[in-house]
Amino acid sequence: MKTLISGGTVVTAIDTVVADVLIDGEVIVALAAPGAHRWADEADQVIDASGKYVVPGGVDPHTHMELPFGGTYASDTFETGTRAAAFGGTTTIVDFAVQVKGESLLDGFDVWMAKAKDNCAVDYGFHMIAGDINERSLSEMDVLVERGCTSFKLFMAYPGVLYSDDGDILRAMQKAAETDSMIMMHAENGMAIDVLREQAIERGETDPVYHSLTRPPSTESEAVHRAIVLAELAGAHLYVVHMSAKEAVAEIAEARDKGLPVFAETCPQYLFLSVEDHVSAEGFEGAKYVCSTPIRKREDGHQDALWMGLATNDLQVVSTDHCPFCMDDHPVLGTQKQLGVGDFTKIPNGLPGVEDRFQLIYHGGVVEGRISLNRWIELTSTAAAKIFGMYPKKGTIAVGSDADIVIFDPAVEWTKSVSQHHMDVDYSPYEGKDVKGRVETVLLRGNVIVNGDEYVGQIGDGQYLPRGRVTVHH
Ligand code: DUC
Ligand code: ZN
Ligand code: ZN
Repeated sequence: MKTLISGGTVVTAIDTVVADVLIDGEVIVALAAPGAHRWADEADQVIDASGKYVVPGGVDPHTHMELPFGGTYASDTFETGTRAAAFGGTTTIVDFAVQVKGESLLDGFDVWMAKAKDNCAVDYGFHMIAGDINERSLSEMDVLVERGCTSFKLFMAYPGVLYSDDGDILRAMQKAAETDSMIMMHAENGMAIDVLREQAIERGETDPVYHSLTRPPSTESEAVHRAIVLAELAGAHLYVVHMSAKEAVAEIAEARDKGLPVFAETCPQYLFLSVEDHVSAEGFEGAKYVCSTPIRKREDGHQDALWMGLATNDLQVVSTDHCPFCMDDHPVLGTQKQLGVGDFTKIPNGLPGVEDRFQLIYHGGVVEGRISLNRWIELTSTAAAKIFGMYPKKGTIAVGSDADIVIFDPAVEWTKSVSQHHMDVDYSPYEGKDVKGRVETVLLRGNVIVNGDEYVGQIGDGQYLPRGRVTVHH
């Protein structure tokens, strides 16, 4: 099956060029100037992309479909969440398999592989959350790397649940250095945060806003600094997830300026939402915006610093940390955010975003003049593919790459709303936001899976994507 995408403006992390793209089967086989060939004669289908951008499918390296958290589960399954991803222009996700205390890494990996198998609309890989570092789990890291799981997430937060102490972290980092795998860090000082939370509850400060206020910026930046020191000691590559504090961005910048292989991401919620406008909303509404790291105060300049970090490459990736929980009871999962009515410490942490990211970063980044068109693609696709061992199969439009392609209409203006999205969650954190630019058509390995408002793929189209070892150094 041959497909020709004609007349569009092909945008990659490097180039912006009007070109025709020829796809044969699952891969891109040629690019040429429009009219300089006879490809239309042999193509089975021709998609006219005149006036549109033709861009690589988004790569979201941080999602949590079906994640068990705080007595419930993230409301998107692999099926609903990956279909929503496709609608939003994301054709690859890397989700997190979980090792719980006392169990083996490999068992956790197998459980998550089984959840995803035959259920995904887009291609998927896994990072492994290592919740219990010991001799056995360290040796299992070798096996996982062989299976294409080449990154391991550790938590400096959540004592008693997923928390690792500095000794465990150093051991895991040494192992990662030995196997050329990546350590991903949830960098917050969980011990200090637990004290602040307990004291807030004792004072009767139980509203959702106190979730943000009991995780002040220094609890993030201190942990980021410590993670960098430990990674340098171990000689490991480090990728800090969901950065939200400007002080933490400064730590990353300093490490990178020293030449250390340190990388970091932020997420749309930290770029668009604030304590003032969202988390401190009336009543229990603020629970919609409870996640960790927390949404921060706009007046303190965190959003501006994050955007600037994205523009200057102090931050390399925008992921989502997609981890949705419903405000009202979910038909299958029951009570979710409302578990925390009267006690913010019981609110399940997380926000939806897998469908929003690609278009939101275009709007806030390109339309509002903060980043270039090419940087938009680098931040939402190319950089994650490179950092996590998927490039050039994923993350670009080039001869030999998978034909994961989004045709994006930069002219469409629309209003974001829960009534428009496909994620299985009953609110949108961006309700009522007017945006410009919309995903029109999505191809996954050469097959059209989204056509305007219609999903035309099939459940199980998405395949497991084994990833390579770390090759990037800066
Ligand atoms: N943060 C969240 O907001 N949700 C899931 C896990 C995490 O670290
Ligand atoms: Zn995290
Ligand atoms: Zn996460």
